[in-house]
Amino acid sequence: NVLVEDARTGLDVETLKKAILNNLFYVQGKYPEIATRNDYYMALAYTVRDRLLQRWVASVKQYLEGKHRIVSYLSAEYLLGPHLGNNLVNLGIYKEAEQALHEMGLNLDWLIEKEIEPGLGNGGLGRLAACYMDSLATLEVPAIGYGIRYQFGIFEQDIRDGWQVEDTDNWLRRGNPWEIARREISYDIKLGGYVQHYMDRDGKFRTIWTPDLIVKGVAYDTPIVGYKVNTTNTLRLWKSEAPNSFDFQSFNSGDYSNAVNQKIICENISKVLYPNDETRSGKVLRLQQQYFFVSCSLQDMIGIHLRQGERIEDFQTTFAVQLNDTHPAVAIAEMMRLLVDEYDLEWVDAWRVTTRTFAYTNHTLLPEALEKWDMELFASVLPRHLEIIQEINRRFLDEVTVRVYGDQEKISSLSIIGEGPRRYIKMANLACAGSFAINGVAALHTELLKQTVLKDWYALSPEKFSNKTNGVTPRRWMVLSNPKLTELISSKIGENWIKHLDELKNLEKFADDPEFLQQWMDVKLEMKTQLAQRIVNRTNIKVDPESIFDIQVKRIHEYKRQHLNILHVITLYNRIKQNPEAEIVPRTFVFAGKAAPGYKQAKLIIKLINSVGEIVNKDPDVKGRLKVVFYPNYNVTNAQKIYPAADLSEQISTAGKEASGTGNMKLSLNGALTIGTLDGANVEIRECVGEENFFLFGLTAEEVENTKSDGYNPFHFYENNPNLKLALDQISNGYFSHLDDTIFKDLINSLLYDDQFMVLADYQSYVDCQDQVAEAFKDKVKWARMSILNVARMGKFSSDRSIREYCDEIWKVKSVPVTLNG
Ligand code: 26M
Repeated sequence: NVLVEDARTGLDVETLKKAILNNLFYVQGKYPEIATRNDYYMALAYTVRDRLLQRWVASVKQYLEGKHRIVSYLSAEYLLGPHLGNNLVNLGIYKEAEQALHEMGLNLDWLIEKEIEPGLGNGGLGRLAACYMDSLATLEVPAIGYGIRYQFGIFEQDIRDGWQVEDTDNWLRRGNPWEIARREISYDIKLGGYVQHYMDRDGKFRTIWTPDLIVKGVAYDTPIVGYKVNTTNTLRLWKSEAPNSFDFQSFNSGDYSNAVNQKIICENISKVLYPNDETRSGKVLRLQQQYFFVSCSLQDMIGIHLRQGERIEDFQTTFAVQLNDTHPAVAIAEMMRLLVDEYDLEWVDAWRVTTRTFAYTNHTLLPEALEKWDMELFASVLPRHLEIIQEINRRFLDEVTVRVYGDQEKISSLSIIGEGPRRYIKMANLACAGSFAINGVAALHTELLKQTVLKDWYALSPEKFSNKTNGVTPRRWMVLSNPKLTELISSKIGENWIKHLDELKNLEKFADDPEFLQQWMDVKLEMKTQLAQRIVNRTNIKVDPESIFDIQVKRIHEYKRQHLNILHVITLYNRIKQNPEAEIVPRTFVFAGKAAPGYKQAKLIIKLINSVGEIVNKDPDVKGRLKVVFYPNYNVTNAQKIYPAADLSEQISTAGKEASGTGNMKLSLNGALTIGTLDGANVEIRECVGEENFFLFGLTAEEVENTKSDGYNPFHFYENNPNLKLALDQISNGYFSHLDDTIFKDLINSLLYDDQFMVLADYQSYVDCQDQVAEAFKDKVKWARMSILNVARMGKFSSDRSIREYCDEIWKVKSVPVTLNG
């Protein structure tokens, strides 16, 4: 009611209307007749923000009053996606906002589409951090996420002539109503220079680090509200700037252009997100970014801890710090530096605090993706940290040598410093040595970690290891992205499942209800029709909503095997060419995903998908039964539109290579059935949904390793499988590339003579499995029944379950409900 509810806190339709008009006037300086859609977006965003602020302030107050352990999530990436819709869902006012705007002659969807998403991550790892922030708030757990406020997020992808071209992501160009700059919260960060040691008058050893550059980190805070709770946590991202004193110094010495240069160097540190690729090591700026955000974050946490009146030695009672992969692992050395050099702790006392504070999550088994820093490069950026790492390593190896009976191989595998033509720092080893807990992100991944890359660490400290299977937030990935399915589910089992995803189980008893089956199929068809419209708008390709929507959306990588998928497309196409009357169940193949700009083979795969699409889509013999779509610029915004329309989810990585996958969970929760290998979380998805509802193919991780050690010869599969041979020959002969037989040479050669990722070995098994998919899809009702059972059994894959496990088993933190006073 307008009279009693404040215009900045009220949640009813009338108050929202009033507040939107008020913000339109006082924030945008506009009145309705001249307001643009963006003006209305901003007015609505500020209306939502006002309501967040009330809960945010209450949460911070509550945390500071009591003694609670706070989770600190350190991540170089947060792939948040657009805030507006999500905040409306979590505040429980989506319907009310829709109604308010409707009464003002506006449409909420239009405004939601105005938001430019913050793409501050590459893919799975960054999106996981965003889902975890949602679940921490929803579970009412005190938490801070720390990261970098990149001015440019992941590049935007466009497709020209079938090739990927990159453009910068200037996501802040229209301002950001979701953050608050906290100029008063800033820290000076040293970089480069040299270190001196001396003994002071009291006979104590002292260390002075004289940097050659100081940058300032300024906090930018974004509120993260939980679903239908008051808890609103903080995502604190650091922006780099020149310290205030800087221009001053240079101005006084009259060196104006040097002052400007120094300012630019400082600002560069948080300028751009690095896309994952092989050339990322050896980048000084990347190491500077990692250290910059880690040091700001640790100084911030220590400040919070000490202001609570606590002793520095008890730091771990205030914070549990999670390292999201090794990107923030330099935190272990920085914590030691702060404790020993700045707070005068003895080494052993500092080490005790450090090793009770940090826990480390590994996200990849790919050896080329494990972070290593050349020692000279490291010393040039962090001279003091190199000394500290050497000291950590010396003490650690001293201890280890006894335990492994001097086994040199084990010692060098556990060493934080690698030897070779050049010495280097192994960040995973630093993370393991300095953490009290180490986890993988799916059951299979954790087992493989223990047996392969972290084998010697597991032998040394098995008690540190555990599995925490990934999960995704049902708020963004179901309620927000698929409101029709959400409503249908809730009409049968109520709304509790949104916070207790296991309750989806209750859908099972409706799997044979004809009316429910029909409604289920209607929703899917409607979502497919909507996606078909977007596809035609974006790519000019017309697709049939009645066809199987066969979807592979994720970063483009050889281990994810988008090229295996395209070999299947070519195989179906060839069946039609060989017999135009052949029975083919109509399919729409949707691909989307970015290739790292420096990753040649991945870019070639994109070109191949588009080339095959060009031929298949226009061939009259196909009669529209097959369509191949590459949907450009895959990001959170586009993902939300694609998942709800999927019939079939492609999770076809080489077994043992995909740590977990999370797109597999999102697609399945939206009713898609999975075709997949026994890789990552697929294994657990299949266990949950039942093998009869999962299309399994391919070698197991163990078989992959055995095949390789027995001397795998991909050429053998090429020679002995006529359909495979034809498909590969067509690609190399230029059948799909206007007779240009040079374009795909590198791709074909790598498949024929190396095939690291076993594409040819798994080809026939994949095609056979796809034939079973087509057969199953012919019975629409049976398919719908499988789809319902599949969703009903996916409750495990909520990020709420993952976060509960982290809280109980690693962080030992409890929830702290937040109350609003007044
Ligand atoms: C390496 C070389 C070339 C291109 C990319 C890489 C590369 C691969 C993996 C770099 C980093 C990688 O790991 C980080 C990552 O994003 N891992 C993903 O984390 C998700 C969340 O846990 C998992 O679901 C994914 O399976 C995993 O790949």
